[in-house]
Amino acid sequence: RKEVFLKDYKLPDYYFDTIDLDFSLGEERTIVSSRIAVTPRVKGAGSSPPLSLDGQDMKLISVKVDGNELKEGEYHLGPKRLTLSSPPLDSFLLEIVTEIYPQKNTSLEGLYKSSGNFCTQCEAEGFRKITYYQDRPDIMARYRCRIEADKELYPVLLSNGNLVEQGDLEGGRHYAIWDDPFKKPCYLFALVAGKLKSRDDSFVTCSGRKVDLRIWTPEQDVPKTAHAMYSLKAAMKWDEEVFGLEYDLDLFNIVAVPDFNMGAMENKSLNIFNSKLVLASPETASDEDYAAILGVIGHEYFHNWTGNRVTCRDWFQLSLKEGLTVFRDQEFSSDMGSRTVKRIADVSRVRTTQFPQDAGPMSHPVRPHSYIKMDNFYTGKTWHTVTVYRKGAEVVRMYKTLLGSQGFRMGMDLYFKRHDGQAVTCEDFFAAMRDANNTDLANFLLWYSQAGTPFVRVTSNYNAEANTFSLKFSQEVPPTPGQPVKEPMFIPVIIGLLDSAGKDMVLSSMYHDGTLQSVEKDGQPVHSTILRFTKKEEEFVFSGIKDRPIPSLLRGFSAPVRLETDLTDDDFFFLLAHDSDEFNRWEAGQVLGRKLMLKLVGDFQQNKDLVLNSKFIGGLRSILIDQSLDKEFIAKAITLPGEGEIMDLMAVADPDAVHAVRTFMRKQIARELKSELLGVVASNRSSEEYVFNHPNMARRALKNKALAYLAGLEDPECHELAMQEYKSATNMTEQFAALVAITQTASETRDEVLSDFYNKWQHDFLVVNKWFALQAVSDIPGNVENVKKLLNHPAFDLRNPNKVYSLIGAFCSSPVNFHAKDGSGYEFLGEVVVQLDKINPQVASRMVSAFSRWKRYDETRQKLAKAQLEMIVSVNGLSENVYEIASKSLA
Ligand code: BAL
Ligand code: ZN
Repeated sequence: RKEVFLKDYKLPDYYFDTIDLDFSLGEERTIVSSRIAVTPRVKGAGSSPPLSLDGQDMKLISVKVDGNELKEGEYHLGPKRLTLSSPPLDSFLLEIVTEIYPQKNTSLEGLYKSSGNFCTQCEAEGFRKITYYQDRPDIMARYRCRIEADKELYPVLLSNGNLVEQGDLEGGRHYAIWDDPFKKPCYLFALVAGKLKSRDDSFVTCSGRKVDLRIWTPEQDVPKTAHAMYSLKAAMKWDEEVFGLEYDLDLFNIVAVPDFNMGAMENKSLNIFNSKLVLASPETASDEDYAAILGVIGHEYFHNWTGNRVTCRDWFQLSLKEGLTVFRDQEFSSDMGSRTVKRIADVSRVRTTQFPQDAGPMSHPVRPHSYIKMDNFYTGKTWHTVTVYRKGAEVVRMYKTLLGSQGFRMGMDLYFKRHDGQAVTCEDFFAAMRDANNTDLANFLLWYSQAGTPFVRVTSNYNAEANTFSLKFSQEVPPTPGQPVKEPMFIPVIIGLLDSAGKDMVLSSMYHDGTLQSVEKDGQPVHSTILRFTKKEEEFVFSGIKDRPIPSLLRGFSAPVRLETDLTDDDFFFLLAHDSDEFNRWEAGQVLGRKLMLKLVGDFQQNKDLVLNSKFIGGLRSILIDQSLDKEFIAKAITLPGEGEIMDLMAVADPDAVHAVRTFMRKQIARELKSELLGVVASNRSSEEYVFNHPNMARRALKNKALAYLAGLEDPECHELAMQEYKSATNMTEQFAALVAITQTASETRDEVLSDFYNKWQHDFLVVNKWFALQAVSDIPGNVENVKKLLNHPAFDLRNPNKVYSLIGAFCSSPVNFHAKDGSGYEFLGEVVVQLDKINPQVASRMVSAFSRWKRYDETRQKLAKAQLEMIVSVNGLSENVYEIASKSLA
């Protein structure tokens, strides 16, 4: 298995200027003919270097150079490569004909069939399953694509760009020709052929151009595309307003397919989406689904500039487009809803998925140094790799924090001015930000090359005589695989100082590096400032501070670091009650929750009685009843840190203890706050029609959170309440929340309600997936047996990624059952991974990642998990995808 290294990057020897593709789609086989205009990078040299083309799982029919068919010997054909040993010294025409078998393609990369329709997925390296090509992003060509197929079976024929010709052919066939005027790498190529109908709409761009918008699905699903269309139009408008970026063609197509490895794909003007991220109706999709659709439709649309117009030089630069585009979709969703709540959700995700990855064997920098299989660096479910996307987005956010909104926009403008139409690197983005602002960003680039989450420690000291308040910072980046020693990072720390009334103090100057500096902005004192923390240890001393302040540190999570301070519990209670930075208000509650949970875990392990601090409950009560707060913020603020987050902070993760403690705390909180929680449920019911907007979502989120607490009490009154909510719900958000509440503990009605839900929704595969996930994640002891049964349920299919993520992925995120001490959870996953790898290596490797942190557990569990990993790596014919994750986990 070959490892690829960033340091080995070389310019291609040949460029491809244009490619004409011809697909003759058939039921048994598809014939792909390509005509490529090739130009050597160095023209007229004495001899020409070989031209190596990637290609696999296909039959080569013919190769021609300038019209002359090559004979065996004039080229070399291997299992993954076609090599022309001595191509012409000057530009030439390369023609290749291949035969491929989309019907048999269960890997869902390249050209494959989903529910009877043809579709493609080429990123990262799927184009090589379509035809022989230089499958690398720095080969940018202009594409023309002719598609021919049976007209009745495949009435709709789509590809990138503009439709230039279509017509009927003999034998009931028809064709369409698409031309894309923008040069692109092959990973952005797309083709769809099928029986589809569209929702049509249009958008008039800022320069007055009308763009046709079409969202394609099977006919019966068209009514469920209204929210996706709303999201697309909102995204197009937002990108114009915030970044001045206008759409560049007259047509934008989205196609929803049920079988898709990723969430969606940004192919030029023909986005292909996992149905889950397009289809929604109030009855079948939850608020979470609606929000995800908004974010992902935005994300893929925003790629048109950040990814397509300016793309990556090589796959190591993936974060150049993904980190940036995640940042852009986060900002879009923030502007469309609540900024604080969105930030809380995004930070939680970084903490619960990226931090653990950064601390484990799969730790890698935002720009990895090497890979075996690039697919392993894409975002996925739960514990899958999130560094390139999520930490990458935090890195982009730090540029904005350091440069300000205007400075960041100037950097973006310069980036497009310099690089439109190019395939570039993370340094190019950095240079645009730096040069546009004429500033020194010091060692900021280390965020791309150094792996690991920095630990930042802060101690504070108030000097009443001098009226100064000092903050001493130190940082340490832990060793990670291949990087034993680290340099200090450039960490922007946004801070404010609260006075005894809880108000932000006015900040005007501070001592740093022995000199007095102004922290004023535009000549005005400020209430919050950014400390540029760049060394191993550094002190910042604020002057003119008349009383001991409570510092609010790392506001808005201004850098992706783990923070430890000398603040007391009382300080955190104060911040929870008063901080003007809402994110840090939430964070103060989380810090208290984490400390308390860790203490109780210790008590549990020593068989001591568990007692919940009444001050903590008091803090939650005052948040819960505070009418001035946003309801979704309240829902987040009364949510305890997750079990994974707590295990992550322990020397040896103990899933049973953490689960017992969290369950105890939830019950205790529900008992003590029962009347307030009942009040919340009662006052947040609504008989109005479902609307997707922040106030309505916030109301539902708070009501559902209160119901979940109450149902955990296992008392008849609360159980009855949950049943009533389940029966009376008119939308999926409330119905599903009630179902989750009812089924969280074993009860007589649990099975009845589960089958009632299935019977009601069995015709809707997306709702059935929720039903799978709900059961898979259950902490009812011995649940692995139930999950095994569900594998044989008629609605389950190992070939469909969404079903795998819903059942197997959800099971692996259940700490008690996946980590069952008898090894039954590990054994189950081991067997499934081996089976799944033969069908779809990308999905199998996402599942095997659940093992990657096995060394965090006790010896018994370590032995059991290790045995499964060893079994997996010893399997004959194991994919590179699974091998990379399993072998790195074992290392
Ligand atoms: N480029 C792969 C899917 C996405 O991140 O948009
Ligand atoms: Zn993306």
